Amino acid sequence: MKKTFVFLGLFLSLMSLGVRASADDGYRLWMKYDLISNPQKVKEYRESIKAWMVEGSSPTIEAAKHELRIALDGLLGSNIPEVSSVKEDGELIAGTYTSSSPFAAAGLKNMVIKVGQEGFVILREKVSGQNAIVITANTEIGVLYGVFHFLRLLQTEQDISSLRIISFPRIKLRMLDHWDNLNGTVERGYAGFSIWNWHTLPTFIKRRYIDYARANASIGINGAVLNNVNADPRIMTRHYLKKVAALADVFRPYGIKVYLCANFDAPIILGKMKTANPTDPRVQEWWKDKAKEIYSFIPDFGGFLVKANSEGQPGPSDYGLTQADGANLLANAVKPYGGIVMWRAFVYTYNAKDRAKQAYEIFKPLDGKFADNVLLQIKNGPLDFQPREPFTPLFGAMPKTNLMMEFQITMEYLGQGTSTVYLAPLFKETLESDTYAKGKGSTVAKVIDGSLDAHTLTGIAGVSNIGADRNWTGNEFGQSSWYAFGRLAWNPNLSSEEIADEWIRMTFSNDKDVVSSIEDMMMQSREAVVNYMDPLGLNMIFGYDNHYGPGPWIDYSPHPDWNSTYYHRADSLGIGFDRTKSGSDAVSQYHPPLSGEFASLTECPPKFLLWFHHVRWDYRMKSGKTLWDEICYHYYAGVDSVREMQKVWNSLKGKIDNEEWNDERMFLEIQEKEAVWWRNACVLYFQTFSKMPIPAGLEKPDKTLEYYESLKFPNAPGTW
Ligand code: GCW
Repeated sequence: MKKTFVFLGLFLSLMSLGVRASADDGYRLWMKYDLISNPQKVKEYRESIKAWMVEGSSPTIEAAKHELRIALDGLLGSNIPEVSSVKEDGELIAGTYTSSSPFAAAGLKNMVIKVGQEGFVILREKVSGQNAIVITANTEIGVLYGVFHFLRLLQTEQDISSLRIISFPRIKLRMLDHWDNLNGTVERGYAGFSIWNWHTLPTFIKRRYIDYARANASIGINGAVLNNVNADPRIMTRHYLKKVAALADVFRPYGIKVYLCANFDAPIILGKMKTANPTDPRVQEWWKDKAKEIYSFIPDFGGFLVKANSEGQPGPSDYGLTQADGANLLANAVKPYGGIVMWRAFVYTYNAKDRAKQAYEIFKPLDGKFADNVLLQIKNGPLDFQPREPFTPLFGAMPKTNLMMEFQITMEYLGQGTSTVYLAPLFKETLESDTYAKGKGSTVAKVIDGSLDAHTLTGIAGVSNIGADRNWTGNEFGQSSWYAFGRLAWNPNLSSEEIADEWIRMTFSNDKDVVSSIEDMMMQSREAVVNYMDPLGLNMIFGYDNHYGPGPWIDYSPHPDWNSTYYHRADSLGIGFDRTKSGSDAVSQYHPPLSGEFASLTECPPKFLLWFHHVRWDYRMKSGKTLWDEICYHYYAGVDSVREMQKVWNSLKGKIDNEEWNDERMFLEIQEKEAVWWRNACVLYFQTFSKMPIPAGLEKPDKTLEYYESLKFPNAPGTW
């Protein structure tokens, strides 16, 4: 009883302070469609959209109508009528473009021709003599994408008085890869269990599946791999295929195809055969039959994603065959149905002299050997989704192969969902890297959008950060990286700032100060993590197996390259992995002039210094500081950034939804502790080699190295 009064009192006093009492749990993502807070804008938009219509009635068109209905009513605060023909000035009309469209006009036709199968055009146009806003495309999915784009303009309060937008995706396959296991867990998932409920499918269709499809369509994602690359072959049995088909039915209107991870040993495990050897005609037959069966359930099944001969997974090397032999086996099976195979390049042995060189050594000789419906899916960096890596040199080294990008949106090595890290700057850094494969300007983006080597089958994948948590991504800021991934997959030329701006406006507020404060916080968030985890090109110094927290001391794994010491190579003289000619010579996998730049101690960008060089502790950096001091300052700067982010966030109290504000406040509190922990543990550990003092004026670690080494994390996701 007493408690109730206390709460009531608190509530009333918050109300009197003018604190917003609304409570948003983040479920609606960036599609909130709340009333636009600027009355002037509402007035302006209502005048431009007095009524609306979408021609046609297919499921995709119905999806477009549904979205317009709920969004316009919500954003403009009153029922905007749906009409069946244009009668007056100020209406919105959407539909596929045909010569008999009410808005058919020669000028428009020329624009629509340019946007291909998924793009759209939005413009102001005279329709039946009236001024209208027209959203049109060659296809229904293009219309839906156009509708989402238009709604984004309203959500972010843009000027719509003159519109002339021509938009189309630069990359063909824009995929989310789910590392979801059939038992409901998610490998490297930090937002709860899998969103796929295999128990209640195929009959029970959760609202969340539809909202998942809406969210993805709103940012142009057009493919979903439903299961973990460490694949349980049972996903390809009738039992599961019925369930997969039900999801495919939900996603289809939203332009999303379903793909599955295949286990290379499926013919043995499911087919009870003695071998999975790709050269065995019975194995080939088995895969053909399996493909036929899958397509009988899902006629537009996208194809397979495969992790082979990697971290214990079976693959063609088990039979002395190449990765291309394996990929082509599956590619042949899905070819008759228009399916594709995404074959992963994340392949390494445990005791190589330099693991960072392996994918290149294995795959480059296979250039031109892959079937034309295979894409080689390559992680952005040569190792493994570290906070910062140089780009994988395979980009720019296999002109005759369809190469696709694999980014990780889930934050395995970036704080595991407790931290706020906006990943667009990481994605952009890789996409903008120049491979120099065909001279200056041969960026990674041009490799994967196909323009550098004239490929039409192009792709980009993001390992999903989505789980069953109410707000989808655990930490709501995880939504921004999902959003940014989709936006960049559509157009790699967008800037991180532009994307952040959109997301903040749609998620939190259109208030200028709020937007710029949050943007400021997001834009420094990735560098903050790099600084307090692994600055100056350090990498792979994470806790063993769980990859949570610092573990630069890890040296006990039977796999040499699962040890942190393999990567940082700290000794009494210095620190870093020598990848120049005197070391592993990984620099030679890059084209000149980059190879030379990376190889030169003085020219190597400081952010990659210890990736490519073993450097003396007392080496003078360009800044004038010794390497040791520079390392320390980076670790401390990382912590400072997090504290800065906390300050910014605290200043937003009362200016955004209180529940969302409070959630982030708590996460930043965790992150601040983690940043200090990382900094102290790493500085103390590396100090045992450098024997140099932490520069004066920096706060001293309050715990010992032994303390940090003794920490255990029984609850870190993925360790149960
Ligand atoms: O980053 C590593 C992860 C593994 C993952 C693997 C991969 C799915 O630690 O959990 O396995 O990469 O990408 O295959």
